[in-house]
Amino acid sequence: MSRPVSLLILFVITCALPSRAQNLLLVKDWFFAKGDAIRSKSLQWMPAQVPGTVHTDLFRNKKIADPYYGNVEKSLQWIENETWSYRNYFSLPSSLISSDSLFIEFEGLDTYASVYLNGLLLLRADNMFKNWEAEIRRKLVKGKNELVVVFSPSAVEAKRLKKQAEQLTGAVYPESERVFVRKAQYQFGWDWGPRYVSCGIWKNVSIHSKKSATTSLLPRRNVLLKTGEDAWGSSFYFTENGKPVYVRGANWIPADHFAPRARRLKLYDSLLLAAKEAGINMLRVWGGGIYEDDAFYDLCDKYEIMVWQDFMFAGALYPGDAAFLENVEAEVRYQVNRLKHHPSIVIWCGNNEIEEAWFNWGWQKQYNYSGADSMRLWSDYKKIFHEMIPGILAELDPQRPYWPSSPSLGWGREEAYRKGDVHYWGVWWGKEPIEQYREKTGRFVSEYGMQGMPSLKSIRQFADASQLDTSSRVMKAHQKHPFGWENIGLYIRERYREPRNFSDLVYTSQLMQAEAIKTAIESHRRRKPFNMGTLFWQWNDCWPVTSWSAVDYFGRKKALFYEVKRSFADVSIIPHADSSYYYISIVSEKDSVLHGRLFTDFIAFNRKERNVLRSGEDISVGSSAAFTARSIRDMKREFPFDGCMRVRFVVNDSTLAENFLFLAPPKKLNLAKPKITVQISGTNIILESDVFAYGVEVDVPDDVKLDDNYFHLLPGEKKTVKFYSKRPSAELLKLLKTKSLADTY
Ligand code: BMA
Repeated sequence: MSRPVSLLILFVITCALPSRAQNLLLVKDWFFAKGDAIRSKSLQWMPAQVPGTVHTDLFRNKKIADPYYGNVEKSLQWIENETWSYRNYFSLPSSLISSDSLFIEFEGLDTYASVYLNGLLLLRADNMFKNWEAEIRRKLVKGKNELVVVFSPSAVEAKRLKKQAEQLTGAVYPESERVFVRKAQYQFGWDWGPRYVSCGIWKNVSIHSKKSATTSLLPRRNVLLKTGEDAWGSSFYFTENGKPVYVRGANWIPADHFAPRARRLKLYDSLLLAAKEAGINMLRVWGGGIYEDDAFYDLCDKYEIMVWQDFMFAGALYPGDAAFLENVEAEVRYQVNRLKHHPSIVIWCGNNEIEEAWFNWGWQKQYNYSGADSMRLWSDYKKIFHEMIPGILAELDPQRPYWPSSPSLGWGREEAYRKGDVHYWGVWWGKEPIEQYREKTGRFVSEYGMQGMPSLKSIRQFADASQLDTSSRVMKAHQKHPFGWENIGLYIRERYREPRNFSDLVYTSQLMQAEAIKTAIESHRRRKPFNMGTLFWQWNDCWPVTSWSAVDYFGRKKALFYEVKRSFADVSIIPHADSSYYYISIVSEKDSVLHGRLFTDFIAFNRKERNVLRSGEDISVGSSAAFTARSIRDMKREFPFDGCMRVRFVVNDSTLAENFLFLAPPKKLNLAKPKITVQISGTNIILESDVFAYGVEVDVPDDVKLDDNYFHLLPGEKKTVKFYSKRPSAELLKLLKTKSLADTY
């Protein structure tokens, strides 16, 4: 970003802050108790955190076990059925005493809450996703004021509403009661998260002398969405300042199941820094989570990461009665006004997977909908996503693009790969082989994913030694996909040899996950401009779990993280093969055409030298992928050994991109056991191996940060990994361990 633009942004951000004359932040000295404080005077009060949640408050007061440890989820379900009260005593500062009007603002209440000031009802809240404000001047007393917030159980109310709606309409609503309450949907359990339906004052509370208002006049990024008929079908791509942008990114879920804790633990800082490091230029805030914390958008603005913002609706049908619509309208207005000044946001999207579900998930048959039911449910859908939301956006944020539902078409349909965005889940959900990523590319792939286990260190943080087995109670509790373990086993068996033990399984599952997503990303990138974007599922976790994430809940990076970092580089060289030919594509996101040389080496697995296949040939790379094709038979004639090919794109003597081609899955490679030696010099770890070493993991203590990991080592070539650590080199050298795929045989 050039200097004048950053200064301008700084200036405008300052102008866009809510204009409040005086402000009293009420986030200290809160207490909470089980029960309704208005009805009962004998509650047992305990210290609480605001912003916070009842689960984290109970845990801090040692009333419950750590909700993330072991297998406690079931035993904590009682919490969602209770009423909880929060209480605070405050006095007005002299600066506010003389104000004619005073407002209290809750930036977020989760969810059904009644707020009382000095025993008088101030407001009743029923939506987690909007602020709640009330005038309080006349209700204040001299000296100490008592503020009480009573939360009634959301799940109980939602179940009542579901029953009522189903009786009234005679049709069953797919999914749990979650759709009837405007509350983060993942709290009711997801295929990567537990069911903890929480409550609490989850954002700041303050008293101020003016009603809150945001004046937003920020420069936006000039990003447009281009959709429309083209030679292949219908396009879906973004342009910035008129130039097409190839999107490299991931899907984002809440960074902590107990959302306000994400900020306390500084998870936004670490996760978004990691995203920047990996070369991510877009994150999709997925619709089953939350409209994110300000910290998230501020960091995306800073790192120039584009944000695809879903509205918070996911994979279900939502009610269409007047009260619900009114509630949603207030939420959408609030969030659009709250977020629209962030230049990072480049697209609003109505929901996650509702259109895909409606047309492909078989609800009509499963719930036996009559023609009239279907018409009504679909018309309720259209009221929110085709009328209300775009209507509000046209008024409040007319320039940003709106896309009603992601994806536009289900992955089972052929035209999904020619039109709009697609979530390709044939690999994983459909159990199709990883190679299918090469066929099912699509114009913009906004979801696809493969699970990998979190590192052993992370597993040890939620499971004791007796549980280190995929069939143990704890490992099962921390795998939320119905056939998650089965699929991990399936994909490992398809491509890798059986791991010897649990720790090898962890390692192999990560290599497999990384290999899968690399295959997908490369297949997408080399088909540019047919394909113009790739968002894998998923960047992060909300608790410690086996999932599709690249970075686990504790911030440890899986092999996938490093593979993504390599695959998302601005310049990428991508070899792939069919049965007769191999192809080498080079893609570049650089502005100018690159003139360089392509080098190809052959590396036999059991030898100490490599053989030069081609000594370098000139190649120029512009904005579309450049590629060459060659015969595999010729290559095999020249090199009749077990081995792989390394390709490099070299410009002015520096290697801009490097990659490997294997003609068989890893389990068929006759890898020799390598001897890896390690040296440390300054801030570099230098590794060397006597023979080709596949997928070398460098294991270091948590405080040591590495810029690369899970890479291949070539005989006779030194590999330098930059590291950051305060430890003396000799100590680090002692603690550092390496492992490669052949070590697991
Ligand atoms: C996607 C998402 C999530 C889910 C993921 C993995 O389609 O939208 O609903 O967690 O699949 O199954």
